[in-house]
Amino acid sequence: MRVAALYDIHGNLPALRAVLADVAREGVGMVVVGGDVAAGPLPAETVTQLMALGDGARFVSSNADREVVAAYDQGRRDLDAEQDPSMRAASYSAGQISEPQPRFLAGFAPDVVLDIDGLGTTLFCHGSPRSDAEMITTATPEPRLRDMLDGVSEPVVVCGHTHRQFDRRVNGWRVINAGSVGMPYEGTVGAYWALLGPTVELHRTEYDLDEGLKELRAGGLPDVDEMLRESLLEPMNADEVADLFEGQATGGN
Ligand SMILES: [Mn+2]
Repeated sequence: MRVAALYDIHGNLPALRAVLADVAREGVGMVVVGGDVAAGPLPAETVTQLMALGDGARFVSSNADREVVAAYDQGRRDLDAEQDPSMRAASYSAGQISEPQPRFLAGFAPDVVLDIDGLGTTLFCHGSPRSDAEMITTATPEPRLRDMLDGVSEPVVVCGHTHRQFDRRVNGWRVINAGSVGMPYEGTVGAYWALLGPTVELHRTEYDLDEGLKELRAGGLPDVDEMLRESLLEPMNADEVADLFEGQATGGN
C-alpha cells in the first residue's frame, strides 16, 4: 500500500485542494492526515473536505486541533481577548466550526501505525512519538532525537509540526517530516506533503497563491496575513526557522 501523508494543513483549503488533486493522480491506498488541520483561515471548509475522505483517510491528533476543540467546548470566541496568535487562531476556528466537526476533530488518534510496502511498519505522529507539541527539526541534535525515539518499535516514524520536510536516519530509525500543506517553512511557496511506499518521496505541489490568498482572506480570520507571512507571503529562510524552533525547544529563546 502507498500512503500519502498530509500534515499541518492549518485551514488552508486552496493548498489542500491542490494536494488532494495530486494525491488522486498518484492512486494511493490511504491518506494519513497528521494533525493541525483546522486552526487557520478556512477551518470549517477544510474539515468538511477532510471528512469527505471517509474510510480512505486516518487522522492523527495534534496540539493546534486540541486547542480548537478546547476553545469550542469552553465557548472561547472573543478574539480580542486572545493575545497569542495561535490562541487567536484557535478561538477563531472554534467560532467557525459546528457539529459534527468538533467531535470529528476530537476523535483523532494520538498516532497511527501502518505497514507500508518497501518501507515497513510506520508510526505516524504529530510532533514526536512522545508528545504532539515536541519539535523535531533538521537541526535537532541526535542525542535528543534518540531520547524521543526511545521505546519506539517501528523502524519508520513520520512526523510534522515544524512545517519543514526532512528524511533523517538515527540509529535504526528513519524519521521523516512530511512538511506542511498549508503553512510551510521551506523558504519556497507551495504545499508540501510526502508519498510513502515503496520509497520516500517528498513532494511540493504548486498552486495559484494569488487566487488562494483571495479565498483565504475572504474567510474572515482577522490577522490572516500575519499568520501566513513567514510561510507564504515573505517566506523565511528554512534554516533560520529551524534554529528558531531549536532555541524554543531547548528553552534558549
Ligand atoms: Mn503542531
